Amino acid sequence: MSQTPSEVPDLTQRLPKRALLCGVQLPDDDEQSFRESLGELTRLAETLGLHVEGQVTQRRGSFDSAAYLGPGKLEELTQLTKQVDEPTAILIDHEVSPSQARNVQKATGAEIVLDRTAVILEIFHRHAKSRQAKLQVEMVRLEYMAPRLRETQGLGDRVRGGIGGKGAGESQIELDRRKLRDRIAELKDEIVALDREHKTRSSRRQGLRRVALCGYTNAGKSTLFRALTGAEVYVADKLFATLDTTVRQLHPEPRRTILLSDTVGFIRNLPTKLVASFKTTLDEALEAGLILHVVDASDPAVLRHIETTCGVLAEIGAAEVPQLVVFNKIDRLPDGKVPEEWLERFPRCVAISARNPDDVASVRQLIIDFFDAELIETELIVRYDQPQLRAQIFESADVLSEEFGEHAATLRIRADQATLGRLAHNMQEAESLKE
Ligand SMILES: Nc1nc2c(ncn2[C@@H]2O[C@H](COP(=O)(O)OP(=O)(O)OP(=O)(O)O)[C@@H](O)[C@H]2O)c(=O)[nH]1
Ligand SMILES: [Mg+2]
Repeated sequence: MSQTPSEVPDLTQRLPKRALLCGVQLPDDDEQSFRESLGELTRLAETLGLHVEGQVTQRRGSFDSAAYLGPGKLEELTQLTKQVDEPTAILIDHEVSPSQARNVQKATGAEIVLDRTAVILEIFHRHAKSRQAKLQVEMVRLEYMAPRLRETQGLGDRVRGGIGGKGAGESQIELDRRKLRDRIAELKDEIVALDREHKTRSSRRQGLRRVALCGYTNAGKSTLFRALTGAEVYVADKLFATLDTTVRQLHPEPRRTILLSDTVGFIRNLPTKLVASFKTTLDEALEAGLILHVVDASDPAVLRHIETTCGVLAEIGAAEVPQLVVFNKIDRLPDGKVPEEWLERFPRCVAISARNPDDVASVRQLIIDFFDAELIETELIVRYDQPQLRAQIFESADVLSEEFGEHAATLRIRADQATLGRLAHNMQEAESLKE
């Protein structure tokens, strides 16, 4: 029995050093977005340690049903593969069917063919650290691999643990698929159990002021998180460096605690199943009072990145959470400024460099101001025989003044709506207990 969550091997050992890219530009894709997507695929490849040697692109009304590219372009890709003269991976910039991938492999003689989904899944697989992230990625990977079992050479042997071997019959494949289904069911159970734990933990944090850092991969979320909290989270110039959510207090601490969370980044055409499986991790965003939407202002595709992030946030139901758009990396802009029109377009935004301590301090202040603006000022009358209630008020609200009457004190306080609701409820309960 395997102790690791994975029975499907990672591709790491079998991945060659060289890669060729191919992409079909569909009628809906404008030229720029098509180029950007291929540029991203190059960065994804580099994150996997692959060196991109060239690419073949084609405009088409739809993908070729047999081999994604049309016959002429497929031949071009085959010639290019031969020229590389070393084991080569072919990366397809879309999700394709198992048979399309197999046909590309057969025609070109490439070592391995991966579509965009497989590339992203492989990166997630390598970067997952916590148990939760590992389980989430593993489940999506197995679901992705199941229909490809027969097609992915070598994988079948590994899953079988050496039994069977080449030419194993249909029944062996059926057996493998059943094993995978069982494993997927097991993983689902484990994930549900972890979700429950997560819910308990996050319900304990209810009422606290919470901020989630969200945004495109490589935008600088972890860098800003580190600067705002002092936590030693991982920062790297690669895609999907962070997969696990980390929660820390704003540091130095304001009068009342504010919790920040660093989260997994997004990318265009993120496999939907992957988003769904990271839903619990992303609940941090859903439960936050404020989302810091971090973007790399020095990336030419910045506006499209904002769109993608907003799309994913809407998908997980976080569209209604107030957002502060943080245009990061302005130190990389020629004059250190973002265009006026961006500032006008996003009413709540700020332009910073996460590497500049003054900028970080101003983001910190914006966060504090945001929560303070939501506070309501009011008066409460607390009798002297209600010491617990008094203690509760001091714990959860800002007490601005206290006047002492004969039987009770009048407290002028400032608190958010939820806290006021809880206090009112407790005061009523205290009254009814007395009656
Ligand atoms: N020049 C410059 N580089 C920055 C700035 N902020 C972050 N970086 C760099 O950008 C790269 C990505 O930063 P991260 O903080 O890891 O980005 P992330 O958004 O957490 O990325 P993922 O976890 O992969 O989604 C790193 O090399 C950082 O050093 C900045 O303000 N200016
Ligand atoms: Mg990160």
